[in-house]
Amino acid sequence: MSIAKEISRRRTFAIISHPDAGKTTLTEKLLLYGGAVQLAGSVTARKNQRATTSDWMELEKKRGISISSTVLQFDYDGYRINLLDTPGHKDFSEDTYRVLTAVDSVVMVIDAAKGIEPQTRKLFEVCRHRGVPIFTFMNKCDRPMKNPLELLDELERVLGIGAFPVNWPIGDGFDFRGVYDRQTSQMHLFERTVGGQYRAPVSVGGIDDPAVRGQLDDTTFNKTVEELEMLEHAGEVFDDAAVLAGKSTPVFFGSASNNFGVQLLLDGFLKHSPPPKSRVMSGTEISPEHPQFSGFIFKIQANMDPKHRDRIAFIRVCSGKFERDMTVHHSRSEKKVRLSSSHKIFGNERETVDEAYPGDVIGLVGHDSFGIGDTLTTDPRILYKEIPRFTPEAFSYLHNPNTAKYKQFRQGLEQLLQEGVIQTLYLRNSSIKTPLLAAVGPLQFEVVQFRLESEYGAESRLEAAPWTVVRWLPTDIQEEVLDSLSLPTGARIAYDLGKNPVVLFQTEWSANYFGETNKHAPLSSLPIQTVRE
Ligand SMILES: Nc1nc2c(ncn2[C@@H]2O[C@H](COP(=O)(O)OP(=O)(O)OP(=O)(O)O)[C@@H](O)[C@H]2O)c(=O)[nH]1
Ligand SMILES: [Mg+2]
Repeated sequence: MSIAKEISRRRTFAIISHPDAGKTTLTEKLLLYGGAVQLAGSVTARKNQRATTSDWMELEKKRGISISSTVLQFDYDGYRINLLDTPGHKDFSEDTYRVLTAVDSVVMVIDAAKGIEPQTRKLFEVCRHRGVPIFTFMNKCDRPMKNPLELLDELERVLGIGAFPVNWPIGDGFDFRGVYDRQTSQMHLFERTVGGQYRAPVSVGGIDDPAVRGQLDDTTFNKTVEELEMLEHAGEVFDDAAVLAGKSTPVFFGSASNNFGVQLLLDGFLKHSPPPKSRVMSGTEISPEHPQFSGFIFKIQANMDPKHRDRIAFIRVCSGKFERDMTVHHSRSEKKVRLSSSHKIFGNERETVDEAYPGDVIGLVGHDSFGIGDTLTTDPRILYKEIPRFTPEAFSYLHNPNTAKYKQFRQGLEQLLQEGVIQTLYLRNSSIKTPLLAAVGPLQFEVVQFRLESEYGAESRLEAAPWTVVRWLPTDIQEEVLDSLSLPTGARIAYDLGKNPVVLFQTEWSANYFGETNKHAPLSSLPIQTVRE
């Protein structure tokens, strides 16, 4: 197959939303309908039940929430799909935002009973800013839901995006029976299966088909017909160009847990979503067909496989062809490295992969020098700067209560730090050697504790730290200047791992006050110069 053909069959997308809208459940059902799993697992699995493929971490299974993004690559209907399930909780949003740099489109899941929730709105803004096409899945129609017309109106009003219903719910709550496909004018009526483990049996027919009509009560039927007429009257048509420009979103209704509408979403999404496109690098466009291989690392994860205990760097291929054993230029070290251990990833399973094309996400093992944001390429002039950085807002000391396990504690913490979801700071002029952790949200600390224990056998104890704000000082500031700064009560100077000086404040107010009283030491919310220009 030619490289152009390989690119055109790639679909790389993320599933995003506010916590609990059903991303992981929908992911699992897309795998079921895509033929990648035979039996769908559940996020609320009990003993002897199958858990979902994407929530494979122990803590995820225990809590029933997603903590870390998951990559799932599979083939379906001639397409090579790279699907990324993301965590919804804002404490884990750094991971989600990084994933958004690596995809070509997203499926935004909305809980139809709740409408647009705050985290969905934030993620939507990031997608809009990046011009990423958005497909919408109105989930949980099997529960009492908002009026579907109101939901569409909310998309337009709250998000300011056009909404085109591709299909329409038939009934809702207990009476939710299926969806009407407006493209083909067919009703799809589903039956529920126990636990939604298997595909839902479906009967399909036109609106006047007696076999289908006979399955609906008059109220549901009449209401659906009336709503469909209203939609037709509005006269909108599916506008591919508007979707690709991120100005309009195709809307699909359904229920992930019951498998209603999943097939229609999968097929509709694949038909209308874009293959990989060019990436802009310092004003130059690098097209996927560019003859040189290039890609960037957007995620690192340690210990995915308890048998291996290694770390995987996830790279999104942007141009050219990847071949195992190829030698590439590594931007951070400016050295040549040979990529001999490359993997296709499916949840926590991996399989050696010999070649990959633009759009693919592959896992590279055995390179400790790889960091998030690094570019790998056969053309050293290519350098991607895709990865956004976040300012920590939560701070806590992490004690090691068991000195006999010092080595495990240090090593575990070091490896988890490499994943880039937490960082450590060291107080200036302090004898305290306890690491001070900083993260976007406090749940990250619990994840660190849990993983230290389960993956490295090291216990730990958290102690709250009094700060809520961190600001970076100019990286080249002199020691004498640091000595001369007038710090508000409770504020402290510290260093990040790159030895860049920061100031920790107890309140936003005191950070502002510092800014006014120390004009010679301007603050910034991110370290300047730590990302190489
Ligand atoms: N009634 C109903 N419940 C659903 C449906 N889809 C998902 N759920 C339930 O909603 C809850 C959350 O589902 P998840 O798939 O874990 O949600 P998520 O968006 O992945 O959550 P995070 O990853 O933690 O942000 C679970 O209890 C699911 O069983 C649905 O179609 N109908
Ligand atoms: Mg999830």
